[in-house]
Amino acid sequence: MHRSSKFAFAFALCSLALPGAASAATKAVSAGPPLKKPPPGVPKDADVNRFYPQSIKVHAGDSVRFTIAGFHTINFPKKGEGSPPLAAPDATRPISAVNDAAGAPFWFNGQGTPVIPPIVGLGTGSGKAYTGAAAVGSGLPSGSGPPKPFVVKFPKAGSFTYYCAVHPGMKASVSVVSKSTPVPSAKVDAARAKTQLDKDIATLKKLDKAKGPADPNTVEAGPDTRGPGPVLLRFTPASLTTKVGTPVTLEMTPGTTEDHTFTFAKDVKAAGKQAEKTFVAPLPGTGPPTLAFDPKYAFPSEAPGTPVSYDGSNHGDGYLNSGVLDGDPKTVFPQKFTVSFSAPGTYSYFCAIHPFMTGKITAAS
Ligand SMILES: [Cu+2]
Repeated sequence: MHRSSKFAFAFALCSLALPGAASAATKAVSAGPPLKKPPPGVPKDADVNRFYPQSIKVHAGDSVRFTIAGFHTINFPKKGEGSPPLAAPDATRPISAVNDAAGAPFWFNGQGTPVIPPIVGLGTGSGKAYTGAAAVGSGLPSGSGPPKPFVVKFPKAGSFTYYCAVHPGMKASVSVVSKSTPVPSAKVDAARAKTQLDKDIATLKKLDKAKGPADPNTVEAGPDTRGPGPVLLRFTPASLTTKVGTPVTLEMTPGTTEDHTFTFAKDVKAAGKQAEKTFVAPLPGTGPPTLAFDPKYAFPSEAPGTPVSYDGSNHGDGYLNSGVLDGDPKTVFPQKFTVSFSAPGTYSYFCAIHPFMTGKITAAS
């Protein structure tokens, strides 16, 4: 999966233009900002985890065409269910023989492989009808180039919430009404999307100037909006100085829709390239492919509950990983990772999900 190109500002990918005449019974929604490039004053590492417009009203029998502008999914769950999990441990597929560079097995051998459910990973294909009786999903963007639009038909009236399974909290709704009930025009929908976008752009500009955490020994992934919407794919501060032995907290912005890791390596560029190749990959021997997270990046490198100390040579090659963190206390992923440094030096880390995100910490004696 070539993810990093889609994780960063994905503006190049989409437009809200409707195919065909204005009377066409297909409305447009964009997953991610409907822009061709970042507007002036918006940094390149910005993105918005939001659907444009957030809510849309259509007639029974109409369709919605989702343009996927970023690394997002469209998931309509079975009625009564919420967002499918991005990944769940599969106990029938225990992790085995994942060793560190020194040849020692990582603690997570024996745990279930973090498998991406088929409704999230592969989806159901475009053009399906949705009534709530069964789930439909776009699948994860894969391959190179912009993802294909995802079309859903709505034959029956109802009110439906849908989700991006990648970004916790990224959700929106489709209201399907009878043919005799008026619905807003595509133009009105587009204007609503534009209002949302203008607001999000203003927020991104503000976030770009925000200072990091008040605590001098804390690094934040972000800053992000504390909820669905604008995010900055960076670490703040990108460079932190501390003392040997002082615990440093590496944390998510509370409530963020993002997932990140803090992954230490000697050569963060090379390690980032490796992570990009394997973070999400099909399990060998599965067809249709079962996608899973690489346990080396998904799990913390140290067993939960163990105090974490780093000297640049951990695991034989300087590897140390927080595992996947998010901002949602309801998921299995933690929100922070604490590490102290046992030897003076400058240490680099990256995000295994967004390998272009890097930072460093200098520990002085
Ligand atoms: Cu998303």
